Amino acid sequence: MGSQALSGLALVVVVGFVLSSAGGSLSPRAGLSFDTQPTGGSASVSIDAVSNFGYVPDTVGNLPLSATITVTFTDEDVLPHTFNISSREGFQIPNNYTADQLNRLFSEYPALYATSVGYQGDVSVGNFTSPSTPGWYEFVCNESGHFTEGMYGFIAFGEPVPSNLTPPHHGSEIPTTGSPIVAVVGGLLIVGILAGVLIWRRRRARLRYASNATERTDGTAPSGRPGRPPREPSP
Ligand SMILES: [Cu+2]
Repeated sequence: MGSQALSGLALVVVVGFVLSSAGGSLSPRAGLSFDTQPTGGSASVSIDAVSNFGYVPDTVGNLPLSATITVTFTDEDVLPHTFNISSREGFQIPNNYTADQLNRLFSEYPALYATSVGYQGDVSVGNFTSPSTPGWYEFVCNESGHFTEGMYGFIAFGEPVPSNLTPPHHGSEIPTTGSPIVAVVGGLLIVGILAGVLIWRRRRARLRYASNATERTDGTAPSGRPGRPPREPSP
């Protein structure tokens, strides 16, 4: 009886420990930041290749160190794309790098992770072990010409992506209220409505003025301002 109770207690402790450690290594959504720098465990990242040679998201920071990082790479574009993370820490690849220079870089610094997708809707899932020390790395598409079109981004482990690293943001998404297109269209609409109201009010004032003028020539009492009803004679 006593040993059964003990083993039952041990089971509860073990289950509790497993649950709490699983909670500590919950997969963060790409782009979310950690308050601490977790080590070990696992995390997952979802990245889409989108039209106009972009990644969404194009920066992913604060991933855990020495952890299993699961990557889900999805082709939301009609072209094939790759996702290759350079292992050269803290190095921003010059935008004018040719395909040859990119190949040389990746043979000197083998990719931390490399995968590809071939057609719209194609999904590649894989994983790699993150570095053991904090740092940031650039990822690129090595399909011919895609890098120079701006298809690159940054991934950081144990730290956020430095704020000066800003890949070109591609307008492949449906415009949101924050987009400049929506702002311009909205602005034009408001100007149009205001102009319409102004023209209508002017026209109405002119019509009233004209009708008042006719009243006066008819010999009726002159009114004060145009549009006002004639005043009652004071007693
Ligand atoms: Cu590409």
